[in-house]
Amino acid sequence: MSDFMKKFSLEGKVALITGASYGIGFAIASAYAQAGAKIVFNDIKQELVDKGLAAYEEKGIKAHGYVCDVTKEDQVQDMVAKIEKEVGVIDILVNNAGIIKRIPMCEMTADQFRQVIDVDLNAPFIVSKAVIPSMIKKGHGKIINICSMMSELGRETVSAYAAAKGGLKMLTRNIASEYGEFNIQCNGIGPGYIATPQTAPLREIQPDGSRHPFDQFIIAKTPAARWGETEDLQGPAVFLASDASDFVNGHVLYVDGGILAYIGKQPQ
Ligand code: NAP
Ligand code: GCO
Repeated sequence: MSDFMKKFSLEGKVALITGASYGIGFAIASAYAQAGAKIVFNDIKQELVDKGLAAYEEKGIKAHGYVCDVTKEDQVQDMVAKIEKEVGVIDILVNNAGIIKRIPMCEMTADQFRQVIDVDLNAPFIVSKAVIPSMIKKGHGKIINICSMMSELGRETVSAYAAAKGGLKMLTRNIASEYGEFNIQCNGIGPGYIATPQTAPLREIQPDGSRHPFDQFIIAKTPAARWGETEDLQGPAVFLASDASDFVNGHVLYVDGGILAYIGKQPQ
């Protein structure tokens, strides 16, 4: 491998990707493994961690899985201490775990709002806070927060999610500002509309066999005229985790097929 390409390698790095038994986190972790990283992930339930371990195994990846609810600071602190003992100090953190509740704001309870904020915003704070001290000691670190189109745009029924993902964009910038001097880079990835379990309800085939109206809407809003696949996020994620992005800090890289740039296809 040329010296230049070595900049994109993750050889020998320890990467923690939260909530990565499947979906976007799983795809990012799989790419990191191919780039040479040791893969660590968590999920809330042992059965999901086991399912995830089997899925990684199937791809020839020997991952390390931990049961941890990322909203619980004590569980996160314990998990990070275990990882440092059993695998090594975390070089790369991807705050991927997330939930969404699609409820009209005036019908959403304060508790439902708080649940989304807890996972999508408080948890990235908690997990980042747990890994930064060792990154400072080690002299480098990469933190990548999985943001969203809703870090920039609102839409009906996703008030809590948009508030969380907008806050996550600013938390990304703040971590970049506060810890850049320790050679820690914190950036975001803003996926467009990606085909995963989280968006499955938006892509359901209608009783008459037609595509879901939202599915058709996204196709019209995306210059690439398609939903993203989790694989579309792998290259950008490896770049932001690698030495090649050491002077990229506080940036949200939108991987959206051009949605944010496009007014949308005119109705024919
Ligand atoms: P997903 O399929 O719903 O997977 C989310 C993952 O997070 C699951 O493994 C889930 O575990 C885990 N998780 C949820 N709450 C957790 C908690 N408290 N502690 C630990 N793990 C937890 O979602 P996805 O589509 O892959 O999305 C992953 C990330 O990308 C999320 O942050 C999402 O907001 C963001 N995103 C998604 C899209 C998209 O179009 N799909 C676009 C932009 C951004 P369980 O199975 O146990 O719940
Ligand atoms: C929704 C979708 C989006 C995507 C993603 C877009 O209901 O609008 O779930 O929020 O998940 O965040 O970037």
